Amino acid sequence: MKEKIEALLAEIESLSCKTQQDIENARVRLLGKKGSITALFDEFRTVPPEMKREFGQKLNQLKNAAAEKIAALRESLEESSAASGSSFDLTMPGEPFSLGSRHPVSIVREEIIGIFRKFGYDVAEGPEIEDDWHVFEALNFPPEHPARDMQDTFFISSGHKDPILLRTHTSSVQVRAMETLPLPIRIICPGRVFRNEAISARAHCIFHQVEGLYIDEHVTFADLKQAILLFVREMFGADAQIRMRPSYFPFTEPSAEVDVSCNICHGKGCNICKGTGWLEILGCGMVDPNVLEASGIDSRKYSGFAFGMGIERIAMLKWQVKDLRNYFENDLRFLKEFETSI
Ligand code: 2NM
Repeated sequence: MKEKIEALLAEIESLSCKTQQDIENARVRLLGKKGSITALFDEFRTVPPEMKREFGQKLNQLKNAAAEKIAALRESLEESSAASGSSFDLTMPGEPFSLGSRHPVSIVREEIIGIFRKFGYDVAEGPEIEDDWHVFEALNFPPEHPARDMQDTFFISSGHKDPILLRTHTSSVQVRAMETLPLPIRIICPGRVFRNEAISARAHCIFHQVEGLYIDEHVTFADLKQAILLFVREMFGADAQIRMRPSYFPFTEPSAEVDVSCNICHGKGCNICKGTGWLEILGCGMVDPNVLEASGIDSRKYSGFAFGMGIERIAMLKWQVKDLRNYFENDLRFLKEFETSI
């Protein structure tokens, strides 16, 4: 038995392995159920009692030496393969992971921007904190117009002749564009707007708009109608219909509200379109000559059209979201509905 122990100690000492499999084979050969060290432990039972102490110690040393050697071999192999990068199996399928999700307002905003970009519109942005001139005065709002009231608008400072306030529409960006950009102008203005509203399923004090503006010589209402129709067909499908109803805005004359045929019931009437077959999606009109002149544009030479829509409203129609508050509460159960993963 003594010779066997010494032979095995020498074997362990000189053991060298190239692969994890070699190491595992050596472990089984020495320490496995039928391994040579395990066999010696069986043989130990036949050792005379007066020699048990000596051989017991030797056997335990042998077993520990084998276990330590195998652990050391494993460690050095892992280190060398990590250094050469070969421990990664590049053919293993990856762990699926979530990319998070884009907010539905962002999805719709990018879709609208993408459509108008194809039509040759540039994107313009401007400040959310504005002055009275760019939000009301230059847009032909009369001094006593109700929108200028604290009831409807968030004022940051008032009392002097040019109050500072949170913009109630992105038309203010278009005034800045008309004041500064060379003609012709063809822009869309996406952004956050603020109105002093009681929060409910259908109204919120913050929402998002996209407004469009096109100014050139000889722009007509027919151009407006065609631009809106092309947009609606890109957004809602090639078979979408539009209808225009006369309306009023201080900054356009004439003005219209645009409805799109209900894509749920295709005009038959359902609870989404309240039985009418039509859904209101935007407001538009020919830019009032007073507005052009206020920004220094010659209204005898130039004309233009403008339109505006609420992004949340379009997103509600697209995904049948019933309550506007979903867009602002960041409830993950809602946001995950729009998740993409790879
Ligand atoms: C709308 C409806 C109709 C509009 C007008 C202008 C500007 F600056 F040119 F006067 N920008 N946007 C407009 C016109 C907006 O939103 C419902």
